[in-house]
Amino acid sequence: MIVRKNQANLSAAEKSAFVNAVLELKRRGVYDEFVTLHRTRFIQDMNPAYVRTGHNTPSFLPWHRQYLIAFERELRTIDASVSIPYWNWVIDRSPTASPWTPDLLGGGGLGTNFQVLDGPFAYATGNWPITVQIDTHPFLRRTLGGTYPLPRQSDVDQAMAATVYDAPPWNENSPNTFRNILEGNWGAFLHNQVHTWVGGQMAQPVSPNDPVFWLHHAFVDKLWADWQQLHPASPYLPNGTTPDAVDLNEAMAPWDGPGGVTPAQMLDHTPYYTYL
Ligand SMILES: [Cu+2]
Repeated sequence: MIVRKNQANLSAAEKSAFVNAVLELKRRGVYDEFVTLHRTRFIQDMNPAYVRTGHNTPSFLPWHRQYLIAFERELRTIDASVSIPYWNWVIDRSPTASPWTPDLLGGGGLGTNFQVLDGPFAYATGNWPITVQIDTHPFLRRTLGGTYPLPRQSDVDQAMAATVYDAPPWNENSPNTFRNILEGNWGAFLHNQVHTWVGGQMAQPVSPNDPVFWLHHAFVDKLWADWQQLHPASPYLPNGTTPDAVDLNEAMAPWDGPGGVTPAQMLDHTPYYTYL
């Protein structure tokens, strides 16, 4: 059974096992395939010629759940003891404490380019060249902090209080729905704000270049699981024929070939992993 743990509680051995598995995927080229997949998805999500599947749309949560499951599977081919840790950014708010330590993700960027200079993902280690890019920086960048703070408990509470999963127009304008509040487009500033707070690649379509992406999205995923438990009578929506969004039983690109992955298959995370 896969158990995802709070990064603040990981032992030194658990931290290094996670880091080493991530670095090995990078060496094998698998990591950058995941970055490319996310970049392609993000760009298509912003293009009206495509049905959105990953961002600003109801399937934001099931899409990222499947994406993390696929990544976690790859990590475990390297080391079967590894799972994706989650970063509770409501509690762990300091830009100088875990996960921003040299034994896990390294710290914030320094200098005019905000280059990350310490930890396993610093450019000078030779292990973390940024090859799937939007800009031309070959190194990991972070501007931890920035103008707005990380989300607070009151922001999370606002999402948790929403009684409807999603609603028309099924995008960034959906009013007062759990998905749109948690994504960060309505009311509180949640998921999107964390990407902005980290900055650098995390604020770009190539955000998985920063391994904190997985820890951030694991916590977003956990909040979805928590919300489902609080609102057992509130189903995934839409469940009918909605042209501009992925319905409950429609497959989500790029997992829309034979045996494709639907939101319905992603509603219960417990066959795949649990949260500690
Ligand atoms: Cu994303």
